[in-house]
Amino acid sequence: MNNAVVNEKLYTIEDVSNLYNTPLFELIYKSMGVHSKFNTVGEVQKCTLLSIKTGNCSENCSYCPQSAHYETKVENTDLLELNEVIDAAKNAKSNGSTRFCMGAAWRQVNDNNDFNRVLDMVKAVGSLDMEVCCTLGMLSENQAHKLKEAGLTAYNHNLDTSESFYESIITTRTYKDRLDTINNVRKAGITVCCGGILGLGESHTDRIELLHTLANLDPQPESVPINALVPVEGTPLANNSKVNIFDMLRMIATARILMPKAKVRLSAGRSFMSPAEQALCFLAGANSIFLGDKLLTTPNVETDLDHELFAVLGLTS
Ligand code: SAM
Ligand code: DTB
Ligand code: SF4
Repeated sequence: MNNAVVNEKLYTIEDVSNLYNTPLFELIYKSMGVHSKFNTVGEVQKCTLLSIKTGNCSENCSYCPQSAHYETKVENTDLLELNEVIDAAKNAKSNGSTRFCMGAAWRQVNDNNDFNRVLDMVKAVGSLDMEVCCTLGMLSENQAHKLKEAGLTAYNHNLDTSESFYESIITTRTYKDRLDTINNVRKAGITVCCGGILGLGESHTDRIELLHTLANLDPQPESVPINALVPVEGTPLANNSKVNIFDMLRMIATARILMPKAKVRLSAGRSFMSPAEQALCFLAGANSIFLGDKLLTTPNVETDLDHELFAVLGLTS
């Protein structure tokens, strides 16, 4: 891949493929070894998401309920007020979250008053002594610098799948656009949160290629969300089948081995998993979840159930 941010030398596609295709118990055993060497066993970070601007997005991501290209039940909103964001962040903190992630259904950031208001939100959340993350679409280097100055810790911008499958999912932007934004985030000194989604109709090869690209980012992403598709009525992928738990475990374990120090986040789709399945994901190397009844627009696991799961497994955060 011809992009300065990708270092092809670290792992070959064969390395990643061999690892990914290891028998599952052997793979998990290996990932547990890596996990315990580089992270604290049983420590799982809690993060909270807030959609600060919902729906009516000009992009056509086939999985997304917020795209203006599809008719879904999502209610479009303007950018939230600062005080609503501060209240949500305080609430997240009191529930045990140490990271607050604000998402906007934008194709890209524009240099306008809304962006200035987002900068104020970043400052305000940062002053609550939480990690602050944003996901706002494409960013220029200059905009990334402004976010950094406002105190942004991390920027989420997923590659979602392999480069070759990408155009079957999204046609309003390219893989290279994504890599360019990731590069801009890096240049501004903001940590990178970049992962993918399973269940889009991708092959195992697509997953291997995604992992290969992620693991060869130089430096590697500090945060790697692994989402399972939440099928939403009205989107082209509404009827896709549920992601198999063993596929999820394989993806998490391979990500953990390839990116030993990253926070591997068990992200969307957790509400379709039993507590035992989630426990297996933590064993395989996931060390973060989204806490709160809602992700951006879709339901998440109830907070009380998550507190119970942490207690029963003896997890810390
Ligand atoms: N507009 C910004 C962007 O696309 O980068 C930020 C918001 S977007 C909702 C963030 C990520 O959420 C996407 O990259 C995708 O991986 C994930 N996502 C969106 N809809 C999803 C769904 N229905 N199921 C699982 N993950 C989803
Ligand atoms: C990520 O990879 N997953 C989160 C976060 N980054 C922004 C978003 C999941 C969204 C799921 C669909 C929804 O609730 O709208
Ligand atoms: Fe959804 Fe983000 Fe795609 Fe917009 S750019 S449709 S918000 S995933």
